[in-house]
Amino acid sequence: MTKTILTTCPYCGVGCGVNAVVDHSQRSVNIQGDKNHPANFGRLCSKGSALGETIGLKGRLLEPRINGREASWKEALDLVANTLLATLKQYGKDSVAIYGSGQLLTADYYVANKLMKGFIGNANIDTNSRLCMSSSVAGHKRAFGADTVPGCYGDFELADLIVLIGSNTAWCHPVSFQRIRAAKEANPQLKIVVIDPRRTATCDIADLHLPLAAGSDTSLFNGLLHYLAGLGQPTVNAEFIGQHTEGFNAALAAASGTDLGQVATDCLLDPTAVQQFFEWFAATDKVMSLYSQGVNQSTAGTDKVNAIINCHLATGRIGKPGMGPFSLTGQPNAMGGREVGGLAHQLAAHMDFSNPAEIDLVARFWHTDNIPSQGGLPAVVLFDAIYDGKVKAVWIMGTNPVVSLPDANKVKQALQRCEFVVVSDCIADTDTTALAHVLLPAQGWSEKNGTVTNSERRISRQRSLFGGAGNARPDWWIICQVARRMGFAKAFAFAHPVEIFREHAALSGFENHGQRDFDISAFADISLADYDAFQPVQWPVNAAHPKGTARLFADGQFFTASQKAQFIAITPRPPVNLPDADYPLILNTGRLRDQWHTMTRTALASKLNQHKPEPFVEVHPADAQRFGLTPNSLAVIASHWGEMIARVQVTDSQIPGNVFVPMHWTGQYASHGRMGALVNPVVDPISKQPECKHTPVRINSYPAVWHGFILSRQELAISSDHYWVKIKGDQFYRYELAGEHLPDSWQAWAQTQLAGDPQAHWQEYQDSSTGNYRAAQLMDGHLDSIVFIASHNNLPERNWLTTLFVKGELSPQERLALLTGKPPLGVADVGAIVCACFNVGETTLRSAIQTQGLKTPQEVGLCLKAGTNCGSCLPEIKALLG
Ligand SMILES: Nc1nc2c(c(=O)[nH]1)N[C@H]1C(S)=C(S)[C@@H](COP(=O)(O)OP(=O)(O)OC[C@H]3O[C@@H](n4cnc5c(=O)[nH]c(N)nc54)[C@H](O)[C@@H]3O)O[C@H]1N2
Ligand SMILES: Nc1nc2c(c(=O)[nH]1)N[C@H]1C(S)=C(S)[C@@H](COP(=O)(O)OP(=O)(O)OC[C@H]3O[C@@H](n4cnc5c(=O)[nH]c(N)nc54)[C@H](O)[C@@H]3O)O[C@H]1N2
Ligand code: SF4
Ligand SMILES: [Mo]
Repeated sequence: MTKTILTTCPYCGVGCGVNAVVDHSQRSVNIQGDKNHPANFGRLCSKGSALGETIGLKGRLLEPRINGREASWKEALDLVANTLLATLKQYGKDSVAIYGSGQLLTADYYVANKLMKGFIGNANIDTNSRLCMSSSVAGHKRAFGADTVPGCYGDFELADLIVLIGSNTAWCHPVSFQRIRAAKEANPQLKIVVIDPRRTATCDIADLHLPLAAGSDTSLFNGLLHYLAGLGQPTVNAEFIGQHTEGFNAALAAASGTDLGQVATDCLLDPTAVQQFFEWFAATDKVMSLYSQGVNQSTAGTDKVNAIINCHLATGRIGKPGMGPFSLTGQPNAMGGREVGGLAHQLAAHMDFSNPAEIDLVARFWHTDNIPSQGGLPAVVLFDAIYDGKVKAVWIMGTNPVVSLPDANKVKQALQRCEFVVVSDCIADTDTTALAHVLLPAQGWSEKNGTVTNSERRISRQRSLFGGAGNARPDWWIICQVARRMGFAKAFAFAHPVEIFREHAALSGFENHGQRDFDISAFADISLADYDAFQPVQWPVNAAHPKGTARLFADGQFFTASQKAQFIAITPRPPVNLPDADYPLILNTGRLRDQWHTMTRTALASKLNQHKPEPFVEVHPADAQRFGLTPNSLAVIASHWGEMIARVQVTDSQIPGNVFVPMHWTGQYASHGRMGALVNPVVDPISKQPECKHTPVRINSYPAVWHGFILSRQELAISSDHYWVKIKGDQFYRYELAGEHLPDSWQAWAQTQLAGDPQAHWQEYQDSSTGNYRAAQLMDGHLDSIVFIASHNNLPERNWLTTLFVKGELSPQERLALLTGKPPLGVADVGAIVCACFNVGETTLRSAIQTQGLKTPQEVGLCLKAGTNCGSCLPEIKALLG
């Protein structure tokens, strides 16, 4: 018996609706896009499509644990509550902290914030959104007086120019990207400009790519403002500026002199390309500026946001169909976190510590007199305070800071020094759970129940597909249980997320006479039945807008004291730490198509591990030559803060002087892949968001004397005195290996690594003169494991070998071919996987393109199905066609 349940994808801020066909007897689910959900209309990307592969119980945290041993909920909750109380008593209010996440549901987030700010009475609750959205929040507040995203996804289809700034939309917001691609196909007038130092997959649909110098966006947008002003009316909308804004002249004065030549110099761009962008922007009324981490994660992040918004205000292009600045949010509930005031300087319901009347309002609503008078410590400073012993107890929920915070080795030390570390997670072994005194098992996606809000302010339901797993509990329940034990029973008497949602909705409308943007008071009395039947809707949702609101600011009224939008005068400044003789390169970090952050869930899906199976560093050919790096070799990348090892990819998609590494690898999956260790902890002075995209580093080749790989049906306990990377495949684990020292005997080494079964049949090949060693272990004719070692890294492709694990008994030809690593004659190797949905590899694609004369992605799709499901690989297919 199956049951269809509508829910929402737990990954990115696009917030796609998911149609889950659940088989309770098997604890399995078939995932499809929800055709009626306005965020995706049935589309899903590779990550959303693979959700069914991530819900198994293996590796889950299913019981509370205290210092490594299993404990009952009662014991764990009592310990957490009593230790927090004792710490507060002994060391004072500021000695405890919560570090939360944009992956908590709104109900979880609301009670965590209420507990800390309203009842424990300090504001030391911050979230990973500090690393993600806080520059956008700060920029919105400065310009609009509130953290408002003015537009909606429907504007993508109405725009005539879409500018993507610091956003690899193709990989990070793939369904929005598909939507923009479709809009471009339907409207050939629609132009796309991509502004990113890297040439990314997003450039696949770009009419113009501006590979600007890292960190130089403010100069570019100041230049644009200056250019627009030079054209005068009607490009500049004097009426809008006069009636609805303030500060135009000062902003213009700050931008004066930023002519094309200056922009080209500051941004290291071709002036004609800059001019082209400026001309398109000036000539197109319906312009959308979409931006993400290339803008936010910068010491000039807030200024970048305002420099972009300035250009929209100058032209009056805001609040109307098809135009406006639009921050693409990262996490599924980044917006919900902002609603409840998850950042340390915010109060609930878009209120703020900077306004005493708002503190008073929230205090009266919560019936507490314990709200502090000022905000708490933002993430980077919070972990410094833990390191320095000022914060003695920390509770981390739904985030993995030992990987994702900058200067991550210091973060690790901070937690090692901390007297009391509590971690709520759904996964047992992460780099952060390893340091916890108390582990609290949280229900994960597919179990938990509540709401999330996406980039376009749309609230959707995540619904439970299964009852809880093991003893895992919803985060809101865990937080309320601790709160009750701390003496706050009345304020945390919630028995169901709908009750929290009602209170959240009521607070948003409390004494709100239109002065606060966030208002969902229409739901203050929502019944459980209506909550269960909840349809996705965009806030504000109130008496005036019972069906929600697609766009704000259509009337030119903003949430500032004067109700006018504010231009901000921007003075461009370079990143804080610049390259020098010791650290001559700029390290940029970001995301891959098929992994989600620290891989705790996406790496469970073998489908998602095939696209980029190893940490890599993208290096421009000139830098590769300069630093003696060869393609496919290993390199050590080091900064003032830490180092990592990654596989070199030489590519002219980088600009010289810049290198890029993926942010995803952790100590669970790689020996030296945790890039956070290198990242400088400097922050934006206003938003306190760290500069994750810009750290000076040096790069050297890793002095490996041997290279190898193991494919094994079983997970292995690989020894850690050398380089290793582990990923899960379909019925196998893949280990990439290299080392600086040779073992005494490869044979003995292999026996230990593989923990060989005495029953196994061995094939072996060794050539000690060349350092080659190859061995395979077979059980009952099935491949069990295989090892390849060489003194160089030119080892056979892994793809054909990996396909042998899903097979039954190997054929005699296959057994003969095994140790050559190459398929027997007549059997094709698929090559590196390009299409994760249908497992189509590069070699297959190349040969079909050649032999069948395929010309378009559509023809490739008809022939091989590749690219026809989520479409995330279309840029790569197009590149192969090219
Ligand atoms: N597949 C996948 N999708 C995701 C996520 C994931 O982990 N995996 N995470 C989600 C989350 S939480 C977030 S926040 C979003 C992030 O989404 P994005 O912001 O699109 O992703 P990033 O790869 O972090 O960075 C975007 C681009 O910024 C560029 N950049 C670096 N420096 C500069 C600069 O100075 N100026 C400009 N203009 N660009 C610069 C980088 O080269 C990079 O291509 O993705 C969300 N979606
Ligand atoms: N250098 C560099 N650093 C970065 C970035 C970058 O681009 N470059 N990006 C930054 C950004 S934008 C972000 S958003 C962060 C992301 O960084 P993190 O938040 O650290 O990454 P995640 O892997 O998403 O961590 C989520 C954790 O919560 C757990 N989890 C999942 N669901 C639940 C749940 O329902 N309840 C609980 N309690 N736990 C759950 C997961 O297993 C996982 O351990 O990284 C930031 N760090
Ligand atoms: S674009 Fe992909 S990851 Fe983002 S919400 Fe949709 S399916 Fe999930
Ligand atoms: Mo993010």
